[in-house]
Amino acid sequence: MSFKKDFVWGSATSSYQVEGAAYDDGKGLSIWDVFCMEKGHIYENHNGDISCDQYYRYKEDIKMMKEAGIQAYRFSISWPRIFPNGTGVINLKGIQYYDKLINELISNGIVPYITLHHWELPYELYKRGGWMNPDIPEYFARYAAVIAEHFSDRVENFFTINEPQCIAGLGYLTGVHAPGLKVGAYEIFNIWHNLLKAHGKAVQALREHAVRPIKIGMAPCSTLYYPETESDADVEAARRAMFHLQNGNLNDCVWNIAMWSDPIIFGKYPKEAMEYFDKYMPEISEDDMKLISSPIDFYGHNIYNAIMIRADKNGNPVEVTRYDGFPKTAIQWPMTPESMYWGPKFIYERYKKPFYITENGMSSHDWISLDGKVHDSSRVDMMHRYLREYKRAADEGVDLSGYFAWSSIDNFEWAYGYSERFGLVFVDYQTQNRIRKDSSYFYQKVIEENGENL
Ligand code: GCO
Repeated sequence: MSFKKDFVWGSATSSYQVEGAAYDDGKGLSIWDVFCMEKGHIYENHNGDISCDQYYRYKEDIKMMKEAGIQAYRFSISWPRIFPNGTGVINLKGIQYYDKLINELISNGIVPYITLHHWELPYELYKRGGWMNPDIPEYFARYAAVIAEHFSDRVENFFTINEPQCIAGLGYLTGVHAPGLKVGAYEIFNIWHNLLKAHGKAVQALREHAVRPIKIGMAPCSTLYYPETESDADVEAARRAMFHLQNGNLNDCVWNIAMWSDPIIFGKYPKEAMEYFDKYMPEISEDDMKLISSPIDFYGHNIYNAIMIRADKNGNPVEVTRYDGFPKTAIQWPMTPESMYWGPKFIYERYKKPFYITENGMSSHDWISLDGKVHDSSRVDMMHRYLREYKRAADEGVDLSGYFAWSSIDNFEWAYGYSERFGLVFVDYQTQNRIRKDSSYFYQKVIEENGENL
């Protein structure tokens, strides 16, 4: 079987992480601008004010993508660049920027994929309650409508929200991401439900305002699991760990995929959500669930790693402890290529939608070698191992639509600032010089051969 002929090989970024131009051309503040201003939140107090300056260097970046054979670019739009106050008056200069970006991509043969929201909530909306404000789904829908009106003539594929899990779990529960709050279960479920409603409203607004049929999905993440062996018991235990809450721990619950995707695909929260968290849940109407489960076209998921599971003698999932010295990336995430087979397989079995990996990659401590090149051999090996597993899923008939490497270019890695490099392209932040890394050449070969060389 292998990868389909029309399989899409892309790479991804997000606006705050690459654009810079944080105060230019009428853009409003986002919660990330403000979060970075306050000392102590980000590694060495870095911020995204300039970042890799893609707002001014998009032509060069697109040229490098083209050279590398990249077929699609998943980027996000900065909500406060379009609506400086979150809602109300549109900033035309913001629209113009994305017009230029999209046109440049298309004229270089690269297909644009838009993410509406990759965490940069307009600060003006945050002041009015942010994701806790009951009107936020409506504001998000207005923003989505404007995006559809302006760009759907040239853009066919849209993601609503990137990793709502991180918004709730890191932005509001542990506070390591903007807006840096630590709220309780009652607020978390309120935010949660609003995020899902905002997604549903955006799906409807996008379709209603698009000038032609478009395709829509989401780009969540979650804790993924894979079985220690291929015995039925281990496989079933891993599947259970993935889609069922094992306890009433709020943090585990936030990262559970069924808690977010069941409402979107099936129109209901998993029953354990009610068993464990009923008293914290907001009022949920049937109309809400209808809205949340507005039909989508594909299922995206960001995959970096997973937890190994074995079944105990009663078939219950038990996490297998990693051995000492288990391989890790620079950011200390485990190397688990198996996640690229079992993740898509389990998700496809349950949700039955065409599947995209919307992000996958790793950080490594790259630098420029004496020969002037960037030899990121660990990333090359990682991509090879992960993509082989992804291919195994394709071979077995999982309906795979594409793969987006994270990331097109080194960028601002949230709380880690510029200390972690995920890019296929190296950025010297002092000069803004770019260099294609070895992994970019490796990926080019994979693309040329549609994965046959893996
Ligand atoms: C995420 C975000 C990206 C990150 C990437 C590496 O998955 O957290 O979508 O913005 O930069 O995943 O951490």
